[in-house]
Amino acid sequence: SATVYRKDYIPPTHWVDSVHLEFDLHPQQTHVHSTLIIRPNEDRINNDLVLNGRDLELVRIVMDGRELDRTEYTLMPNGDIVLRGITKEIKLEIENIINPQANTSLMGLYLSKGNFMTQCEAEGFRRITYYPDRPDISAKFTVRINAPKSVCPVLLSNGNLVEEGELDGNWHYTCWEDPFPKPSYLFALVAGNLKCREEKFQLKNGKKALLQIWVEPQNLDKTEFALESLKRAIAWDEERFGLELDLERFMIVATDDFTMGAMENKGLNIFNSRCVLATPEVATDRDFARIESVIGHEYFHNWTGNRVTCRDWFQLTLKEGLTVFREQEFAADMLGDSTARAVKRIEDVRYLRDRQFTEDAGPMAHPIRPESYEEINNFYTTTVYEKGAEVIRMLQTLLGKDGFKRGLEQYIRDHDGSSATCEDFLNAMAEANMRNLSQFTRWYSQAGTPHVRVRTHWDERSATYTITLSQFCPPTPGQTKKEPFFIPFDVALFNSKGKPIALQLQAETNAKGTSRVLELTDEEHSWVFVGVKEKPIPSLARNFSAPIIVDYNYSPEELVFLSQCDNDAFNRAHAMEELSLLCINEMVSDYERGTRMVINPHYRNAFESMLTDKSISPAFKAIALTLPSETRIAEAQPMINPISIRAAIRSLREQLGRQFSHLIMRVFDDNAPNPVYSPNAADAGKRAMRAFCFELLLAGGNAKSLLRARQIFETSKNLTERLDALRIIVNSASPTKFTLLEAAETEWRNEPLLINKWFTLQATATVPMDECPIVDVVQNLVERYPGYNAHNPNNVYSLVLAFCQNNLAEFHRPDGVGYKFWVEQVLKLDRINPQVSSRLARCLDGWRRYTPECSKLMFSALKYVYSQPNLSTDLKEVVGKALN
Ligand code: BAL
Ligand code: ZN
Repeated sequence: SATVYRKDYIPPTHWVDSVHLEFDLHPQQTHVHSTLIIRPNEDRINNDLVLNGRDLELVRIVMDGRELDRTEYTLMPNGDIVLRGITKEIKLEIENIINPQANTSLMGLYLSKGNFMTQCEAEGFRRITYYPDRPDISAKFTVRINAPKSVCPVLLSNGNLVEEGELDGNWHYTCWEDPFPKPSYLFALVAGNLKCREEKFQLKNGKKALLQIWVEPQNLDKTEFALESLKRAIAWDEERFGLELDLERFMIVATDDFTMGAMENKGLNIFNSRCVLATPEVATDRDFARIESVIGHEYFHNWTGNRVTCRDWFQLTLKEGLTVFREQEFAADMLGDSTARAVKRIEDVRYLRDRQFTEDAGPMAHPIRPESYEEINNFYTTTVYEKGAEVIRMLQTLLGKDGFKRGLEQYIRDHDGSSATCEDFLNAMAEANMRNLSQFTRWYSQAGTPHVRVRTHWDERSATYTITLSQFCPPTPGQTKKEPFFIPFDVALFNSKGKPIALQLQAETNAKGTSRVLELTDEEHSWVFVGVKEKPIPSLARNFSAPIIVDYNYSPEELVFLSQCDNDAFNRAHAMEELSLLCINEMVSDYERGTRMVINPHYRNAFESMLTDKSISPAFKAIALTLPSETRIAEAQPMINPISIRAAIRSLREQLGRQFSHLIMRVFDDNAPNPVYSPNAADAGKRAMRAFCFELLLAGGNAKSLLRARQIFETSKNLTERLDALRIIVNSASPTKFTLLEAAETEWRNEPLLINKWFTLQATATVPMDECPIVDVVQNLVERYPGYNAHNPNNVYSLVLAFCQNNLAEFHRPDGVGYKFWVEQVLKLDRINPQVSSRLARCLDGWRRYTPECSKLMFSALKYVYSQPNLSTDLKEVVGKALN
C-alpha cells in the first residue's frame, strides 16, 4: 500500500459549494442520491476532479443535466472516480447503492442493532457516496432521509430540522439543513427506534438551545448524567474561553457498536454507549468521570475541530491535542479544590506514562504531527492525543492562562470557517503574545521522550545553589539525531523544615515566589540561585511541566522527604511512586536471584506515614499509595519479565497487608462513604481508598475481609463498590469467585455495559482460575459465550484487548499460548474491523524488550501475521513497523 507524506500536500483542484444528500434507507440496499455544486480552484492548473469512493455500487452520474456514459469518467481500481478537465462550475448528480448490513468496519453507514449509524472520520464518507473526501473542502450540507416509519421512527442529521412529513407505504421523511459549511468527515446520519431526553438550555447570549440525548428506549433512564455534563460543558466553554454554542439544536446519540469513544459530527455527536450511559448501578466512579470528560471533549470540538478544522490529516493533533487539553481543564475546573485537581492530573499523567511513553519508545514512535502514514486510522494515538495535549499545556505554562486564552481567541478569529495547520495555531499564539515560538515547533516534528538530566550543586560559602539541566532525546525510527527541545521546567527548593524557599536567580535584585519555570532551550544550561543558606531538596518538573523523563539521583531519604513535604501534590505523589518503583525493582531482583523478597525500609516508612496522615484527602491518598501499573514497572526494567514483576507486586501487597493490617483496617473504617451514592470526587476517593485497603487486607490473608467483600458485592447498590469487591475476590485464591462470577453473569447478561465489565474482570485476573490459565478462560469466552460478539468493538476491547494489553504475566506466558491466541484473534478481527485488529496488533510492539524466550516467540507471531495474504492496510502498517 502507498505511503502518504505530509510534504506532498497539494490544495484541492476543486471546491464544493453545496451538497444535497437524499437517502432511501434499507438495510442491504440504501440508495444515496447526491447533488453537488462544484467549481475549480483557480489556483490549481490540474483540473481533473477526483471523487473518492469505497465499496460503492454506482448507478449513474449526471453532469449539468446529462447522464455521463462509461467513457466519460474513469473508475480507479481503489474505487475512486476521476472526471477529467472540469474547468468551470458544474452540477453533479450521483446515484449509488450501499449495503449497511454488510458493513462490519463501522466506517461509513452501518447498522447497530437495527439502527442506522454513521462514522465518517477520517475517511468514512467515501463509503457513503462519491465525494472529494478531504478535510480542507468545506461545503454547506442539506440532507433528506426517507425511511419506513415502523423501523425508523427517528431520522436525524446535522443542523436544523427544516421539514418532515409522511410518504406513501408507511414511509416518512425529514429534511435537515446545517447552517455551517463543513468537511465531509463531520457528516452524520442516525435513523432508528430511539428515544430522547431533552431540555431547552439558556445560553449566555440570551438564546436557548435544544439539547437532546438519543438512546435505545431501554436506556432512557441512563441519560441524566450525560445531559447535565453537556450543560456544564457548554457553560464552561462560554466562561473560560468565550466560545458559545452556535446551533439551535445539539444532539448526542448513543450506540453499542462504535470503534472509538465518540465522534464530534457537527450538531449530532455519536457516542459509544460506554461514554454516555450512566446510573450508579451500571457505571463506576471512573465511568462517570470519563463520561463527563468525553461529553466535554466532543462538545469542545465544535470550535476546536469543527468551526476551525484541520487542513489535512497530518494536522490531527491541531484539533485533538488542543481538545484533550480543553477537556482536561474542564474536568479539573469541575473538581474545584487543588488536591482534587492534582488527583486528576496524576491520573492523566499516569495514563500518558503508561501508554504514550511506551509508544514513543517503540516501533510506532512518531511526532505529534506525523510525517507519513499508510493508514491514517493508525494515527489516532496517545501521541497525537495525550502528548499533543501536553504540548498545548506547555504553551499555557509558558504564556500564562491569559496569554494562552488570547492566543486561542486569535487563532479562532484568524481561521474561523476554514481549515488550518499546526503552524497557524503556533503563529496565532506567538503573535497574540509577542513571543518567538520557532524552537517550540520541534515538539511537532521530533518523536521520542526527551530525558532531562539534572545536576545540582550547593556552595555553602557563597550560599548559592546551581541547577544544571541537560537534555537528550533517544533516537526513534527515521530520526537518529534530535535538536534541543524548548522545555518549561518548573522547580522549587525546600529547606530542611519542609518549607519552600523564596527563589532569587543571580541576575535578579530580589526574591520572587517559591517556584519557578526554568526555560531550557539549549542542550545544557545552568541556573544559579542565591541566598540559599542550607542545602535544599529540589522538587523538579512540578505538576509534570513537560512530557519528559527527569533523571536525577534522589536519595531514598530525599524521596521520603518529598512524599511528605512537597507542596506540589503532583510531585508528592510522584515521589511516592519513585519510592515504590525502587522497592519493586529490588524485589524483582530478589525474585530473579531466588532470595527472599524484602520491602525497602524507606518505602515502608513513606507508606506508613502517608497511610496515617490525617491531613490529606482519601482521593489523594488512594492515588498516591496505589502501586504503579505493571506497564509502568516494565517501562523501567532493562529487560521485561512480567512474571517477576507480578511476583514482586504480589509479595509486596501481601507483606504490606500483613504488616499494617491493623492500620489498614482503621483506614478502611474511617473511609465509609456517604450511603447515598454520588459520583463526586470526594466520595469516589473514599471508595478508592477502601478498595485499596481491601486489596491489601485480603492479600495479607485477612479472612474476614473476604466475607466482607462478598457481602459488599451482594448488598451494595453501586457498581463501583460491587466491582471492586468482585475484582478483589477474583484475584484471590478463594473458590467463592466462581459462584460470584456466575451470579454476576446471571444478573448482568442483558446489560452490555455490565457484561463488558464481567469480561474484563476475567481477562485481567491475576491468578489462574482453578489451575486454568487466563488465556484459556478468555479463549473459552470468545468461542463459547453466547453474549460475546467479535463484531462489537466493546466486547473485543473488554475481553481480548484487555487480556493482551493489561494482563502482562498471563499474556506473556513463556509457553507462548498467549501469542498463539493473539495471532488467531488479530487475523480473525482483521476480516471484520481493521481498526480493531490493528489496535490489538500493537500489543506486541515492545517485543524487543522482553526476555529472550518471549521475544523470540513474539517475533515469530508477528512474522506469521505479516506473511498472511490480504491483510488490511491498517494491520500491515503496524505489524510491518514492529518488525522493521
Ligand atoms: N475525532 C475523533 C474522536 C475524537 O477525538 O473526538
Ligand atoms: Zn477528539
